[in-house]
Amino acid sequence: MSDDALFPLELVQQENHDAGPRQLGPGAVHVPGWLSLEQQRWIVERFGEWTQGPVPLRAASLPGGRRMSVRTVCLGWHWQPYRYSRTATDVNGQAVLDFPEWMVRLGKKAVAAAYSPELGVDESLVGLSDVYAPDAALVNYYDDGAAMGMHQDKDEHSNAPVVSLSIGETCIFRFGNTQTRTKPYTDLELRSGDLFVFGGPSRFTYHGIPKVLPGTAPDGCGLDRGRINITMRVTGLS
Ligand code: MD3
Ligand code: FE
Repeated sequence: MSDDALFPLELVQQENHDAGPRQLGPGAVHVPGWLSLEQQRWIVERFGEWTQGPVPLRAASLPGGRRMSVRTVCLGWHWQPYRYSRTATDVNGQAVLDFPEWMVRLGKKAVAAAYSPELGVDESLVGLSDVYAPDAALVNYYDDGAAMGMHQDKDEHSNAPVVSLSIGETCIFRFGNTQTRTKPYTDLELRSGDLFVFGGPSRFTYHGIPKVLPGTAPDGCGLDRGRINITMRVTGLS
């Protein structure tokens, strides 16, 4: 299927990236430039380690037989369409790497940064960082031409927020609605170092990545080409 079919050209809203942190929908907060270049480089080094195995970076196979263009390595729990497991039964049967302690702390800090009362976030979400304890991360790698169709993240048995961190090339992120895969939606750029937290009423919003903009990775982020996105999740599994 072509990207045109996946993403009809209806741009509803464009965001000013330099305006600072902003709530796009209830519980959906974008914090541009949250990670320093030094933090980005350090995470890219860890990414290099994660891809060494035991489970390699892989493009997941979808039920129709198509393969995703994005390649993923998981921490804590392995994800495949559409469930989590401790071992990568669709790759090589190996157990995935542990979810690192530093990433639990980073996830809490991310939720605290995004869910601040100054941004107009509902009070039910403020303070959530104290109890937020992600146990799975999907680490996506986008190379030239990779994209992700509109979908909901609903394989978790929890409605806790998802924390997203972007490193490398800028992408167009399409933030939709909870009812349909189609418009209305908001298109905005996610750039290297950006944080996005999706919780509360926005947790089950349809979203996707229509495209990555080649050659836009900033100097010093640790990646020359391509884009890494880390999403931390609470699986609700044990
Ligand atoms: C909105 N990843 O891994 S991150 C995914 O950039 C995924 O690789 C994209 O969608 C990426 O499932 C988008 C932004 C994102 C992540 C999770 C969400 C947006 C979300 C969950 C609910 C609503
Ligand atoms: Fe998603």
